[in-house]
Amino acid sequence: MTIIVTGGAGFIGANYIFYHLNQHPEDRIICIDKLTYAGNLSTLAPVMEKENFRFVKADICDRTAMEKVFSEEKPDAVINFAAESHVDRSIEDPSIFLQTNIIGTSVLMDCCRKDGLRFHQVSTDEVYGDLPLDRPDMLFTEETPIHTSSPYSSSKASADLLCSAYHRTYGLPVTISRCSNNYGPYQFPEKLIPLMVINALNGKPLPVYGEGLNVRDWLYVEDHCRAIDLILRNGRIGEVYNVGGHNEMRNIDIVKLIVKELGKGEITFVTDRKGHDLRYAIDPTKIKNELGWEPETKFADGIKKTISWYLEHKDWWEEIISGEYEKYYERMYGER
Ligand code: NAD
Ligand code: TDX
Repeated sequence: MTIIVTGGAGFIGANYIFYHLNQHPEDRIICIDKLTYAGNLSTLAPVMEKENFRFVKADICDRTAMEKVFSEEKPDAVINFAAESHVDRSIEDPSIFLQTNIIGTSVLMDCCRKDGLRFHQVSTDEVYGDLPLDRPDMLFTEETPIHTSSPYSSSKASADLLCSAYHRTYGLPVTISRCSNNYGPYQFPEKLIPLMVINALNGKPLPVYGEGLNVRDWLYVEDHCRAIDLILRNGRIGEVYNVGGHNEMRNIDIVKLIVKELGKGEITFVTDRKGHDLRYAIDPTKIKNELGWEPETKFADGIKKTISWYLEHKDWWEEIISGEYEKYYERMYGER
């Protein structure tokens, strides 16, 4: 199979490329990535020289560029990871989120339409909005109505709706996965876990929003990659699959765990995120029953592996935090 993977220079996309080429060395992957602030070519160094891998620097919104790659490569399938992915940045300025996450997805599906190519959309549990903190019995199922809170989640939900429309109207063979919070190697330092690890290592305060009581359902990135690969191969066309770890944790508990593991780090409570979703929790029964998927990495092991990775890959994140991220960090946390 020849597969176009968009956003492969980012966190989950890169982990997916490593996973896929390891599991299916007979396949060919073409990674399309615009290399925004979140994309890092050095992340892909381990696969760059492989014969069955090609990197194309391009914007998924650029129709001409997309049509060119599709006609050159004649792919069998597309997995769309490319997105603006950080909620806080979407609160600062939604416009690029609408452009990349909505328009970009429709351009890719237009390229798939002519030949009826298989299209998988990597979506998020955030499209369901949030759940109350005091109702542990409530979980997101695939039937939960879409009810978004942030410009980011609204843009992802809009893309999901377009995917369903392309399936119904044009018969495009589409699937959608909605995953909970991922963690693991190569995650950009603006996200909770790498931010806290790197700040602790650099002697900077660990900025917890509000009282740190918001709950997220954490999944090790490789488990997410395995779920996507299964859906691509065996998922039912036109279906949505929730992917989650049954691993709900309060932010404050995650941060305390990181402090404990590293033996350093000073927690500081800062102004809450606007519209901050209270709790995410996924019911993964459908993907378990239909595709036999279950998370394999326990959080206690995954977080240790992740922290070790950041300790061993200082070069990777030091380069990143000295670039555009420095200005972003100052805007977000500078005066706190
Ligand atoms: P990321 O921000 O780390 O990476 C995004 C990648 O997309 C970067 O390499 C960036 O350069 C690229 N990109 C951005 N705009 C582009 C454009 N217009 N054209 C081409 N490339 C572009 O994101 P991530 O955390 O790896 O998330 C990947 C996908 O998974 C996203 O669609 C996100 O919504 C979804 N998701 C993420 C999580 C999570 O916890 N991180 C959970 C569920 C779903
Ligand atoms: O400095 C911080 N302090 C803090 O308390 C940051 C950056 C975050 N937080 C809190 C906000 C959230 O409750 O930690 C939690 C996790 O925050 P993020 O890492 O920004 O993730 P989240 O907003 O939950 O969204 C993530 O999961 C779903 C990804 O960024 C999305 O791309 C994905 O769709």
